[in-house]
This record gives sequence, C-alpha cells and structure tokens, in this order.
Amino acid sequence: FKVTLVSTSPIDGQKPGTSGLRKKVKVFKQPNYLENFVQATFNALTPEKVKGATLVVSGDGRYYSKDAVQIIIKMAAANGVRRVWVGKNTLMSTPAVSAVIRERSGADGSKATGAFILTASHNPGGPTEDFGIKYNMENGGPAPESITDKIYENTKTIKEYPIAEDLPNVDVSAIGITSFEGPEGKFDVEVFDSADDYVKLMKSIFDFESIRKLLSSPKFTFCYDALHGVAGAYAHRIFVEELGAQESALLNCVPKEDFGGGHPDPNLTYAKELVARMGLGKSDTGGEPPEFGAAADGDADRNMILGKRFFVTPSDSVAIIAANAIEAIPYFSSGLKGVARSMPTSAALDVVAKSLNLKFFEVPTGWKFFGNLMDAGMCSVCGEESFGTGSDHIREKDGIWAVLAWMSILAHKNKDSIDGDTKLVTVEDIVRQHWATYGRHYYTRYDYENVDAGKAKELMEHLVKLQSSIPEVNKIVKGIRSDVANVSSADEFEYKDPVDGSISKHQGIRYLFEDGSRLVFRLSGTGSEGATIRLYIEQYEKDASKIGRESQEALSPLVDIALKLSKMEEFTGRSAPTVIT
Ligand code: VG1
Ligand code: CO
Repeated sequence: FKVTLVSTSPIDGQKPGTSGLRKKVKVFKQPNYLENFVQATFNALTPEKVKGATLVVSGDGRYYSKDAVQIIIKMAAANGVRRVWVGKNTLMSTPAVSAVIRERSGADGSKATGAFILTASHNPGGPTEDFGIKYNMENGGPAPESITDKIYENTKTIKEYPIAEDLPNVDVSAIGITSFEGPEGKFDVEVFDSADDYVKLMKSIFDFESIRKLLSSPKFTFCYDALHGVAGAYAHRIFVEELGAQESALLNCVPKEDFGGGHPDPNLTYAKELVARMGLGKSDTGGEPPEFGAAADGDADRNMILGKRFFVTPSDSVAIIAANAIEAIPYFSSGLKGVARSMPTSAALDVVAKSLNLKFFEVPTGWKFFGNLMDAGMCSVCGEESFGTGSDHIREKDGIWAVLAWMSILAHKNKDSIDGDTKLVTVEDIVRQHWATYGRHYYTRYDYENVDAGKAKELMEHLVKLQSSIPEVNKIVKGIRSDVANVSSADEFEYKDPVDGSISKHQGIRYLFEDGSRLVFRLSGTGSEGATIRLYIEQYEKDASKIGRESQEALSPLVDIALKLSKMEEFTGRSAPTVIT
C-alpha cells in the first residue's frame, strides 16, 4: 500500500469525557471527524511509540463500527503500526479488550500496547444515536488525563493525517491474519474471537466447578440479559457452555448494531424484560421469578445484580463482593490489597474496609483513576454506583466478572444446602445479612438528562456559591426539613493521586451531614447532547430495626432538601428526573 497525506483542519468539541469521545453518529460521519481524533491520539502517544506497535481495534459492535474499524486500520498502517488485532465482526467487550492487551500473545509472541475501543457504552446506538471512541493504554486501562488532555490539544491544531487509502477493506467476519506490504515493511491485520482469551482469564479467577454445581441445582434459577450488547458474544460461551445454564436463561444475547432499538443500560428503567422476569416490573410475566438475574450494558463493562423480586444497589454490590471475596473467590484467597470506590458511590464499601482493616481509596468518577492504584498493588476490588464493579484482573470494570463473583458468593453460601433439603440462601438473604452486620446505606441517584447546558452550569455555580457559608446552608436546610442532621461541611471534590501525585479538580459538589448522609451533584461527562445533572443521595442507618425500609421513602427528606437547595426545578424546568436508580 501507499501512504497519502490528507490535509484537514481542527473540528470543535473533540474533548474526551469521562470515558472517551461520544457523539451522534451523524457527527462522527462528518468528513475527517473520526480521522482527526484518531490522528490526534496517535500524535499524543508519539510517533516513536506508534511505529511498530500492535494495537487492538474493536468495540461493542454498534452502528458505524464496521466503517470506523476499516478507517482506523488504514490510518494505523499509514502511521507505521505493525499489527492490528480485531475481534470477529469488530466485537470485543471493553473488559475483553483490557484482558487482550494484558494477556494475549500473537503467534510470534507479539503483545498489544494499546487499543481503540469503539463504543458509547450505555448510550443507544443506530443511525440517529451515538457512536464513541476511546483509547486504552499498555496496562489495559483508559488513557489517563495527561493523555486525553494532549489528544484534545492536538485536535485543536491538527493539519494533516496519513492514511493508506488503497489498502483493501479487511473481512472482519473471517478469523485469520491478512498481511500487507507498506513503504516501511509488513503490516498485519489479525481477526480473532476474544471469547477464548476472556474465558481463559475468568477460569483462572473463579472456581467454575462450584458455580456449575450451583447452576445445576433445581433450587437455583438464573437469567442474564445482555440488552443486545456485546456481552451476548460471551454469555452463551460462559453461562451455557462452560457453566451449564439453560439456553432459556439468556435474554437479548444476540449483539445488534442498534441494541434492538433499546437503551443498553442495565438499570431498573431500561432492562425492562429482565426486571419483569425477576418479579420487579409493573406488569410481571407471571410464574415464579428466577433466584438470580443480571444484565450488562452495550460494551459489557456494567452489571446489574438482581435477586428474586429484589434489587441490589451497585454500591452494596461492591461492598458485598469485597466482604466475601477472600472466602468465595480463589483469585483473592490470599487477601485483598485494598479496595476503592468512586466519590459518589455510597460508603458501604468504607464500612467493610474498616472492619476488615483494608486499605481504602475514594477516587473521582470514571475507571481511569482505579488503574494507577492497581498498577501499584494497592487495590484489588473496586466499584462505582453506576453499575460498575471490577478488580485488578484487568483495568476496566467488568460486567460478566461481577456476575461470576455473585455466583461464587452464592455457591459458597450454599455449599451445604445445594444438595440437601435446606432452603437456598438467596441474593436477598445475603444482602439483608450484610446490612445487619455492617449497617445499611440507603442510596438513590436522580438523573436529569439533556437539560440546557447553560442552566446546568448555573445550578452548579449556585451550589458552589452556597458552600461559602455552612451556617447559611443549615438555615436553608432546617427551613425545608427540621428532621435531618446538620450539614457539617461542603466542598468540591478534589483528588490527589497517591501514586503519581496528579491532581484532579472539580470532581463533584458535596454536602456532608453530621450523621454521614451525603448529597452529591455532578455533571455527566458521557452524554452526547446538552447536559446531564446527576444528584446522588445517601443516608447511613446502623440501627438494625430501621434497615428494612423502602429506600425512596427513607430518603425522601434528603431528596426534598437536595431539590430545594439546588433550585432544581427553577434552573432546569424539570419537576421530575429522567431516570431514578
Ligand atoms: C458515567 C458514570 C461513571 C462511569 C462512566 C463510564 O459517567 O457515572 O461512573 O465510569 O459513565 O461508564 P458520567 O460522567 O456520565 O457520570 V461506561 O459503562 O459509560 O463506559
Ligand atoms: Co459501559
């Protein structure tokens, strides 16, 4: 192939957010839009690192992925990349990409040093919906802010990019290596099925035999909903072939370019079919719900965990996994190096860390901050309230890993009851037992999607301004509800990375109450239009007689305060949030 230099000019708005660049497909399809961003990334990595490299290019298979993969292959060839690894049909979950970077070796011993992941995660897909792209580094984790800042700077000055225009499109449906000859030598594209690498890794972490035994018991029933995302490409292999689940346990496990028209976000609002099956919907499907249910998002890094007629909050989920990991999961049998959560995630994990005497870290939202801790051997298990849970087996959150972690805990707790006449220890039993031991963190998140960006900014400025006088805040709070604790402090969360000392500012506005309750306000960094305001509300209850309340009811005084303190309706014109989780 030949290399052509194409002239281009900067395009506005290519700043990567919490997890890459996410825009409407029609924005990505503008001339040079994708190319500018990809070249800005190559330039940020520096030409020396790009030349001769092996890169992974794949994603959740959403609409426009097939075109994008071919463009990136041609640009990689022209930039001197030696090899591109592509998942069959461009499919590779975000956790599988991380695993492939860390674990896979090519036939000649080659190792990947980075990846372009093509996904907008939980955002809908299709010609009128979202596409996205992010870059992951040599450790398998998202590029740190120092790199994403450089990428953004580069998008503002870009003048040209090289591309191998005459390189034929590679058939991404056929497994195998295609080789080309370029001006600087050989260039290979290898198509493979990443499920092999991913299954191998999962088997090295969990005791598949004990999970298989659990799944074979008539007492234990299971349902998994991939919401037509890329998790479907792994679910059959793992749950049915390896662990012996019934075919009928799999819902929406065929990956689709538009996620079947749905919103591939595993929560009580969007995972409607699963929610109905689990007996949690407005109209249940009838019949006895399964004992255990789970769902994934588009790129399969998120998970939702459900019991029969029972919802497990993601903040509780990570705390429960941490509390049981050493006993239930072979990978952790020698202990946990530490645990971490994102700032808005509830403090349920903090209580476990304290009780088990574990190192504990609170980081800003987004997975990139956990990676440094893990690389330094300081963290084993971590999670976010946004349905993200994971461990140091890779450097991304991992939806299927979380399901296997829960299955391991269930298998462990039911070791003796699985064959005999004793009752199954259910998901709900495990959670209630956890609350009885550690106390319960009532928790909810309100999302106001696609509000006017200017108004959202004003609301945040208003909340920061209020923070200058805590007595004034308390006067307002007490005027709204007299039955809540005092606000003891308020700030904007700032994080100093304990490994590299880098500082991240403006990571969310916090109001902290004397009894441990919290209100947190943030603007989303993953939307593609307008602004999304996230409001996180949390209250800690240690009194065992008060841990069984309905969470929206328990939190209603704090919700009232949050909405009035922030003047939510006044600024946004919204009387109710778009989604409550
Ligand atoms: C959201 C979540 C955050 C998560 C991020 C990426 O970010 O709140 O916890 O890490 O999505 O997840 P934001 O900035 O919109 O709040 V994913 O599954 O979209 O890669
Ligand atoms: Co995701």
